Amino acid sequence: MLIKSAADIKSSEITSHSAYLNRRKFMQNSGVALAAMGLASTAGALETHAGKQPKFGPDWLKQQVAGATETHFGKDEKLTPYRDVTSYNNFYEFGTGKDDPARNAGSLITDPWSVTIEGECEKQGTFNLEDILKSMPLEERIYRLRCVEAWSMVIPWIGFPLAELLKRFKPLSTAKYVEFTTLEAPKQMIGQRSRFSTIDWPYVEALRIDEAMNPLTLMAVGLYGEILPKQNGAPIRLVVPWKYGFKSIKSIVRIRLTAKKPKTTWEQLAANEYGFYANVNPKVDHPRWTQASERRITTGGLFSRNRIETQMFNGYPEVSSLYTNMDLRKNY
Ligand SMILES: Nc1nc2c(c(=O)[nH]1)N[C@H]1C(S)=C(S)[C@@H](COP(=O)(O)O)O[C@H]1N2
Ligand SMILES: [Mo]
Repeated sequence: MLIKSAADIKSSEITSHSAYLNRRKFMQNSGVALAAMGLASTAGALETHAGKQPKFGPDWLKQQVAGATETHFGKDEKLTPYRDVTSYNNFYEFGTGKDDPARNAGSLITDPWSVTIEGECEKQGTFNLEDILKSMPLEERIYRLRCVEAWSMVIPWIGFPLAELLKRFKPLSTAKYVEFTTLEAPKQMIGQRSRFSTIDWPYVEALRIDEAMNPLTLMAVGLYGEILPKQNGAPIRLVVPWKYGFKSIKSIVRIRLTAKKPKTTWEQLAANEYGFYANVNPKVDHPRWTQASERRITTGGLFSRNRIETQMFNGYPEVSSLYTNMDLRKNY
């Protein structure tokens, strides 16, 4: 067993995120020793990211994110480097190029932030982010993110199960779907000002209520131990790891429980290409390309063309019971 101690790490390697990676490796390799010492393994964020949080964003959120608990999710995965996670993005509100969000999202105002929760639930209203996160335990979960464009990443998110939030609002039996809406603010979002945009803003996504309540479905407020960078959907976004990335809607301002199936942005744009379910499925190709394999963006940066086989439900078979008796070819 090779244990790389902090002393072995060359100072040139110690940028915040390589330190995070090295610390993870260290934690993994020395897991037995830590267990023997009776130490709880915490997210590791605190040690490696103290003071490395973005300049924007409230202190209470940074502190809460840094204190997230580590979980078993994705422990054996090789993480996509922070630089790639935060510079190769899809966030059309800030442009359609992969590097546009990182360049343009600085104008997004994320604090104060409020989220409206309404529709088929007993409790409703508009709440400050701080009130939503109050007494909400945060966890770190390493999930695969598979974009419908056939590239993928492995990202250490910080967040909480969406189910924990929805339960507090007491969904009625009439609530069959959950609809999410991104901020609409053309003054802050250059992509919403574009006359060439074919998207009817704001961006809307939705899940069936049982998908929303599934324990894998996460509301993320951070990644790599930090609060979410703006290009990744600050201050709060959805992460549904067994579905194509476009379901994981960013910068959410409204959550509505509905009786009827909501019309989602991508379905409206091209229903034959982007279905409501959008479950990752290597057997159902996109009309214009194969979904059988994907380019995994791992260490080595964007130019390491790492082709791997795509897994059913992106490798989360525990969700298959949500779709028994459903033809996933028709319900793509
Ligand atoms: N509001 C909004 N949410 C969005 C998008 C978007 O354009 N606007 N793009 C989606 C797509 S296609 C993907 S693959 C993921 C990318 O998330 P990431 O940039 O954090 O990797 O965000 C999703 N959420
Ligand atoms: Mo995507």
